[in-house]
Amino acid sequence: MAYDDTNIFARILRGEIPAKTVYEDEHALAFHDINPQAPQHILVIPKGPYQSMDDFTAHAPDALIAGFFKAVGHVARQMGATETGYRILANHGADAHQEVPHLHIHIFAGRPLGPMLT
Ligand code: DGP
Repeated sequence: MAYDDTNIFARILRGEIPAKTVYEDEHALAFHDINPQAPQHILVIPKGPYQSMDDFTAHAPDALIAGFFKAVGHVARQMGATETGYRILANHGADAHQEVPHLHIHIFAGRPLGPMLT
């Protein structure tokens, strides 16, 4: 399936709709989730037309993959949660309820998160 450049995160990347940005570099943009599931709930997205973790890791240049995951680590540190703990999560496809077809890593922090959901 081709990348749909009308998805909401593509529109945020193009600056067409606002987001509460917390970090940006050449590889990634990070912003508050509109429907937070924890006291801190940040989304990190790559700058490029990648639908999911599968698409990204199969097709993105190595420099972008490295830069993106470095940005995820940077944002987690910026959230101040490295001592208390945080969770990162990426949903891929229908079984995982991926709603937005642009790769996004969720970072949850700010409270005990309980056991992993399945
Ligand atoms: P997922 O199920 O992994 O595809 O999660 C999509 C997340 O995106 C969900 O937690 C809500 C968030 N979201 C959806 N629309 C918007 C939006 O317009 N702005 C922001 N900041 N977040 C959004």
